[in-house]
Amino acid sequence: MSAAPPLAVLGWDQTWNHHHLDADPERRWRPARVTLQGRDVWRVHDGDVETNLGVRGRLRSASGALPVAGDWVLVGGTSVDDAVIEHLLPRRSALTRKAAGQRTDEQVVAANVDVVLVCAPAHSLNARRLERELTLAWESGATPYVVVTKSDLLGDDLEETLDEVRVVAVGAEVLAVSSYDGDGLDAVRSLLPEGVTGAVIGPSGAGKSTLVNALVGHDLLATTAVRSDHRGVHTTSARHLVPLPRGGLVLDTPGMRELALWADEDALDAAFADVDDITRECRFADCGHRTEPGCAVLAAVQDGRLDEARVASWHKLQRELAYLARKQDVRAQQEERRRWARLGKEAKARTRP
Ligand SMILES: Nc1nc2c(ncn2[C@@H]2O[C@H](COP(=O)(O)OP(=O)(O)OP(=O)(O)O)[C@@H](O)[C@H]2O)c(=O)[nH]1
Ligand SMILES: [Mg+2]
Ligand SMILES: [Zn+2]
Repeated sequence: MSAAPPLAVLGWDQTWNHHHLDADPERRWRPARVTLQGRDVWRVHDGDVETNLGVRGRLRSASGALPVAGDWVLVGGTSVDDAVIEHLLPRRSALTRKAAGQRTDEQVVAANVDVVLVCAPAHSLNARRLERELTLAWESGATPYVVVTKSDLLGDDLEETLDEVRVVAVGAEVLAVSSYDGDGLDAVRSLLPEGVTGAVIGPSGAGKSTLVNALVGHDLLATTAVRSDHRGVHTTSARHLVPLPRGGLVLDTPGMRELALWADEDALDAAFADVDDITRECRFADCGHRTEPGCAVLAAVQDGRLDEARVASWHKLQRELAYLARKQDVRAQQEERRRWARLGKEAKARTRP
């Protein structure tokens, strides 16, 4: 059985077909894609209709592997009443961050995203935030793009501003779009042909939902009313996957206030490819790039090739990731100790006369 065409519109392809066969050789369950995730309910699209479903209990006990928007799941049951999510197919990519607060857990924001559109509003560009978001985007396994939104506010300064953003974006292509007058919209659209899933991320008020609406062609999602100071308030509260009329899908996300990294060194190196390249010229292989003699990074800051604030931000994100890795390590050790303690107790209980 091959996937019906409506599923292809949702991004289904041969790889998913194989995963389906692996998990469910008899094909008792049917595939569907999670479009919206509520507290205890998942809205899924099976290519035909969208329904709200719960998950089978055993999915809850499997550690941390509940479906999120963008996931492919297998749905069991024969009627509307007993339909339930039975299985979560393996993720191809995942946009993740550290869970809010003190916890050192990974939180998956969106699954199976091919393209991440990092939205940066023209009226309040923030290089440091952009670096953080790009690191997350590189980590996801998807291809990141920077989309400077509200380009209508820039007028003659547009090109100059884009050049500034390109310095921060390094390996990611930079586009400009105005959802108000439609400038640049086709370029964004061309990143999302049939079968491709994009996610928009960026600060609250960046115009993400307005962009999704412009791509859809009508006001599907709520956006904030225009305020004279151009500042947005949080409007979107859920992640929502939306099929586009001319193919492709786009996932709207709420502006994240707390954007703690969940990434590894490679993602950081990709987001800071310019700095990373220069570190290769440092005299010492273990150079800390702070005070060491022969440090190419310090030299590049001196002669203006690298922005000092960008290097400081690179150090900061590195520290953040190192801290996260240490905390995870401690937690792993604690869990290991608990496991041994438990095994010891069990062994004692068994040998007791
Ligand atoms: N000038 C201008 N304003 C825009 C444009 N796109 C969006 N806006 C305005 O920016 C504000 C915020 O837009 P939203 O789309 O709600 O922003 P958001 O990124 O979805 O915000 P959250 O859902 O809170 O994360 C609204 O007042 C929009 O009208 C644009 O292309 N040009
Ligand atoms: Mg929004
Ligand atoms: Zn160095």
